[in-house]
Amino acid sequence: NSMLSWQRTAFHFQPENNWMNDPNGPLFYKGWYHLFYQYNPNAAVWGDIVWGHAVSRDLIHWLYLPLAMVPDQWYDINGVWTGSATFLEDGTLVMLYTGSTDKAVQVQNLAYPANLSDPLLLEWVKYSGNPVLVPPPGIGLKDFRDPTTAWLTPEGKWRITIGSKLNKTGIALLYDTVDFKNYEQIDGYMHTVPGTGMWECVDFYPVSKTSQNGLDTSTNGPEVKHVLKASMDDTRIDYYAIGTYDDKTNKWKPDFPELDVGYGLRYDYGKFYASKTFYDQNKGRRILWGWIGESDSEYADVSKGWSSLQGVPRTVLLDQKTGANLLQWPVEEVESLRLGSQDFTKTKVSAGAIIPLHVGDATQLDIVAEFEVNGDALESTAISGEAYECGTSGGSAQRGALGPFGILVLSDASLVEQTPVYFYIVKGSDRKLRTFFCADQSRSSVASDVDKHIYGSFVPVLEGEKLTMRILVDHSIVESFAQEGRVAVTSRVYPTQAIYGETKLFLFNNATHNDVVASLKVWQMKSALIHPYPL
Ligand code: DQQ
Repeated sequence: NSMLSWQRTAFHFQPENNWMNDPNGPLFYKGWYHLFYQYNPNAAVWGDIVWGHAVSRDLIHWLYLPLAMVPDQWYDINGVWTGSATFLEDGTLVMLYTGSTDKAVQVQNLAYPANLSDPLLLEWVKYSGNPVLVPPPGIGLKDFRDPTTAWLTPEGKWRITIGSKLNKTGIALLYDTVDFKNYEQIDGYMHTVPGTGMWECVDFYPVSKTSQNGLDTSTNGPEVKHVLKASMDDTRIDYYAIGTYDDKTNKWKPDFPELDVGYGLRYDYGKFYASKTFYDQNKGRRILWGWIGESDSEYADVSKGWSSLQGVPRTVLLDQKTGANLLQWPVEEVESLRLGSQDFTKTKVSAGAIIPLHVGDATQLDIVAEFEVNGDALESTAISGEAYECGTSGGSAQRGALGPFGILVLSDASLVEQTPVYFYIVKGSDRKLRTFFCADQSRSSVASDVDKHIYGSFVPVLEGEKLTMRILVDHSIVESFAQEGRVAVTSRVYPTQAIYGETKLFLFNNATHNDVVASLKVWQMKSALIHPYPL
């Protein structure tokens, strides 16, 4: 029974069955969070795309609603594709989305709620003048999709950006509109990056240099940086960069040109794509949604009858300590699922040790952990690695002087199946330490038809900071965050033995010389019991 398959998650959003991909038009309205999503009502593979719809009071407990939009017009008959919501100044709401036409041309369409007094926004009306935008001259008919939320220009017009490509250069087109029906293309592009290919699901938003609040999409000024994100069709990676947006020249420039969109920072170093943020006016924060695909075989997806999750929504803020990256953190509401916790305080994990943590079933957990590394070991170690990368390393089995050390999640008692999440420290020839944060899927399952990459990244660790991680475990997904969210890594894993009551948790330290001291708090997590809205 697909509904009972153990790989189904307990507190992640996923439809009752079939295929899901991108999050669409997230918003908060009259007490409800709304999530729309790319959905195939007919199969567990991509196709026949409609907008699924769900609502929640708290971003965690979701209720399925009837489909919001289906392909029923010539301008979206091949699919109601990705789009974004904009609140107008009078509190009303518009949705712009991409339609794939009867000729498979990508066009932009306008839709709006039929009844603004309905907090559930059940009925959507497609504007009679659709499409409102068609591919401009010089742009491929299939390279024009995923309009953003609009922001206000200094002249009081609304502006959107849409991703595309010119040969192999990824580009962000700009349009101004007053009524969302008629548009004027701005000359040139907001930004272009050669070699990155088609930009899907572009996102563009301000983050504050000084406050801990999220910002409405129209906010601009000296206290603000702007994030530009593109989902790279060629690599299926969401890259972002932090930069400066000039609303006079209509250009955005990265603050660190070597970290431009597509070459520098990723939202997530694991499985995470086609993401979208929105400003949550309810709690004054910006929230990031991301599509987490399966990494088993398509055959397995069809047999289990479903495919894909949405990640636990994350708040996003500029990291004011580094100024050079975002911080992503699971929304605080997920903590409402925490049941009893267990503390493991100042546990010494000697070089080479594996220590079981007796927490009961370990399939639904929230873990926070802190690791203290022996300062003498850091000082005395020899230069240990110039070119370490999680992805090309030997994973948690590769022993270095100062790492790896961390946590084995979704492990069986014999450790035949295990997903290690860990730090690995290397010392360069400049004697400086560099810390990496990795998640190793190579031994996650004895099954052979599943992804076994080792994911991860360098993570900045500032003077005096401890090494900290947070891990959300939910059956077949592991979301790992290092250093308060400077780096995030999402893994999909499909153990066959480490399931239900056989699932265990361990501390490990596979360094050759470096004892570490770990302090952890581990919560069991309730299920969110996602179900249809009783209409
Ligand atoms: N998914 C949608 C497109 C978008 C892509 C189609 C990204 O609009 O570019 O399902 O995953």
